[in-house]
Amino acid sequence: MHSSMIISAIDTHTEGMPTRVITGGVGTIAGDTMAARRMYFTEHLDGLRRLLVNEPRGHAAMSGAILQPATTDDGHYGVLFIEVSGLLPMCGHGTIGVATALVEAGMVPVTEPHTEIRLDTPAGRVVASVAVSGGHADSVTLRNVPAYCDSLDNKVEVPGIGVVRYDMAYGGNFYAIVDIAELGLPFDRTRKDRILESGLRIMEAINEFRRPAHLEDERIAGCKHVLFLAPDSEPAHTRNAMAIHPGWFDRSPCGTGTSALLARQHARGLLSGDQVLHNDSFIGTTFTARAVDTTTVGDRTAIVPAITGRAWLTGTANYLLDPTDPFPEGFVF
Ligand code: PYC
Repeated sequence: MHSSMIISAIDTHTEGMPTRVITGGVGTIAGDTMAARRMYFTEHLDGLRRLLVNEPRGHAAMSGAILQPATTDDGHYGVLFIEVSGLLPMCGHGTIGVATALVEAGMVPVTEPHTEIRLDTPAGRVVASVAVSGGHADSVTLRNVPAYCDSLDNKVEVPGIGVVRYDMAYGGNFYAIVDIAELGLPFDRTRKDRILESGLRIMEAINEFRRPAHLEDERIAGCKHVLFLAPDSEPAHTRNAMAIHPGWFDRSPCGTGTSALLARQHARGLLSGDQVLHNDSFIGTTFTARAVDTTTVGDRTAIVPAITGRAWLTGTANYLLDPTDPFPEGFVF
């Protein structure tokens, strides 16, 4: 066996969406905080992300999480979220995959019926409460970073589409929330190519016209996610198709997207207090969400979302790189 590296992983999926949890082989990335490590990784180590998510080891909708030593005294682990689009500040489905893997591999002290795992992420502290029975991680409730509504009823001129109305909300990433019916498109997977193309055009126009930026951390900026709401969505039960840069759909309901949507439902007065939101993905899987606290981000009222979902282990692997491999960073097809 000839390899210049061995990266060990536990592969999982969260309500349909993969998370490749990298458990060893990367070493400690430079930086005192996970936000600093995200910047360092992007600048100096991005080839490793590409190797892990691109073909032939990954695919066009691949996603993962690199475990790191915690950067806080009471954290269990630090996490960097990797995707085909780059490194996210935070990822909800990824956190649920990480927490499930940590429990089932015995990488944290496991207690039943609940195991609490404190994770340092580039967007801030998140806490996963894992429901455990007989050593099995049954579900994960993740207390996310504060989510807030940036703006309602924005309008943007989108080439090839016309004027699009959207709400902008933050839940660990920025989300443009669009009623799909207003574009004249059906909420239908057989029309996914058209929906995706519209999503990519909308995010490009938004980033040109009014690029969102986090009120307290300018390193978190830009819109790479468009959440299309199905026409039959109700205040407490939504269905969404999540179009993501550079061209794929979240298979899960999207944890940070569900957090942003919950903040938007609160800002619109569609939900209040700790009322539960059921948010279904484009493939029909569900996260539930509720606000467990209120706080502020900059001058905005924010909620602290708790998102519940399930993940399953799908494999373990050691990823290798043969020095003669012509695609040391994989490739995009
Ligand atoms: O679950 O937060 C999430 C997420 C972000 C991008 C894909 N999934």
